Amino acid sequence: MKLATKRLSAAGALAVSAALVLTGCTTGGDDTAASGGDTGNLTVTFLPKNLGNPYFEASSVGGEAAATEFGGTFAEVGPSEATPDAQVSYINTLTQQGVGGIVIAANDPEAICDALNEARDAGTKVVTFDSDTNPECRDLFINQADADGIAKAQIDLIAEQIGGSGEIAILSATANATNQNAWIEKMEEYVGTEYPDITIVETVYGDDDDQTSFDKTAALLQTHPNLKGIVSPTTVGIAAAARYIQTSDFKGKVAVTGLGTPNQMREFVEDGTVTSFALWNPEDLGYLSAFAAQALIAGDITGAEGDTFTAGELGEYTVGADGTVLLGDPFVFDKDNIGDFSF
Ligand code: RAM
Repeated sequence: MKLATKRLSAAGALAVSAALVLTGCTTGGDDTAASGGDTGNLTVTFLPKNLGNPYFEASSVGGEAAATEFGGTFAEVGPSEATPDAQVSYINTLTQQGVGGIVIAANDPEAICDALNEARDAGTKVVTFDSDTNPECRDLFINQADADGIAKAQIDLIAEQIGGSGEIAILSATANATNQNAWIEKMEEYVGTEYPDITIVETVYGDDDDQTSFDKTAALLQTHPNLKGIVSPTTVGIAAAARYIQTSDFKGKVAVTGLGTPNQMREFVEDGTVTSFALWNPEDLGYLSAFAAQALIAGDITGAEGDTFTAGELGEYTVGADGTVLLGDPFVFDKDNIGDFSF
């Protein structure tokens, strides 16, 4: 497995997260940005699941870099809590503002659909990334990696870390998150077929909130005294679980893995709390998503299967089935390589 590393930049992440405007009233921009031709309204606003999550700060770094490259205007807005209702009010505001494109990670596959379709009816292009909606209510989904591959990577890691047998639990994000639910279903299937001696005893939800995830970790360990491992397919959850384990008697006895960012997980890998975990490059995901929005706005693509577009320095991408574009493969981080990454 490899990781596209063209867009790694911790310094850029800090600069942009400090500069991001979070109020929802800054997109503005002229309708004919870019190089003077009829490129459409290249005001692109990112709407992540929630703010304050380093994963989405990284994807916005990529989004802003892309917008700068194609001569558009970038903004980020979003709720502090990862709920669909909060996203709907931001979508409505962006529709009223007439932004060219909304790039959104959905907190629910259906609940934000009506608002997104109103935006589309008003001429805004909608790209989902990270967590999809029903395909009926967006123009494209930028998928970070194939769900089977994401599930397999995490289960193979935990299986290796617990010696191939025993009880494990899943600490997820929000209960309605499209992406986590798809991955959990695949993880259950994969454990069922490949690891008969491993049992998933419970799935709990930390809501992509650090404290809730920390508390759910404590509760899992209390409820399941034989637990050997926790898989957390969310960057918020895995970091909170690792922090709990780090200072508890469970360190060295209960394994933690899942999907994390190298910057958040570094200390836990370096002190041995965590052996390895997986992810893709969220900066690249944001970069690709912004370029997809630009291609839709400019009319270069409609989102139909077989459409192709160029995403700056990441190169050419082709739209696959169901209006989905695939970024690449998940990548495994461990103590030997984590020093090479900064996001
Ligand atoms: C969290 C979010 C996001 C997910 C990553 C892995 O940051 O839940 O949706 O893709 O984890």
